[in-house]
Amino acid sequence: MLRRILVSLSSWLVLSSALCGAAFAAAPGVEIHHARSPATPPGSKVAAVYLEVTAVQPDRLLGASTPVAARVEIHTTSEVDGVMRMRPIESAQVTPDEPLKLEPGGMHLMLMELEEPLRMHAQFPLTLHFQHAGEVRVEVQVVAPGGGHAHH
Ligand SMILES: [Cu+2]
Repeated sequence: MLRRILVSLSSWLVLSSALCGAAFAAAPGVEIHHARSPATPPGSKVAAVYLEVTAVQPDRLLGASTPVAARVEIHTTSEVDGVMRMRPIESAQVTPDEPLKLEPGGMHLMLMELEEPLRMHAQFPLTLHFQHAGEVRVEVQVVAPGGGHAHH
């Protein structure tokens, strides 16, 4: 009886942390907010993911992985001669004073070689790799396309 209560309690905790998009149990010190990805048109092989990371101690985002794409890159966006260009970077710093904001027109995660288009209102798991916090799993919500970000 007690065992059954413990099991249902722990599955409830897992469910509730997935629902609010933050991974408290898995990653002391790091919280992920607003993980989202614009829906992609048919045939698209790339997609951007935006989110915010807050940390109670300095950490470094080293990369990410997801079952919906062959690999994930960290990109920065910069304007060169009036054209927005994206460039892969190795890692991204997050400090208690300065949350890491991955947002349209700036730094973002790029899903490469998508398995299939991302449909609006769907969601998919994404595992973020941090230098200190380790692996943090979040659910990414697929939202309306757009957001001022030109893709490759
Ligand atoms: Cu990109």
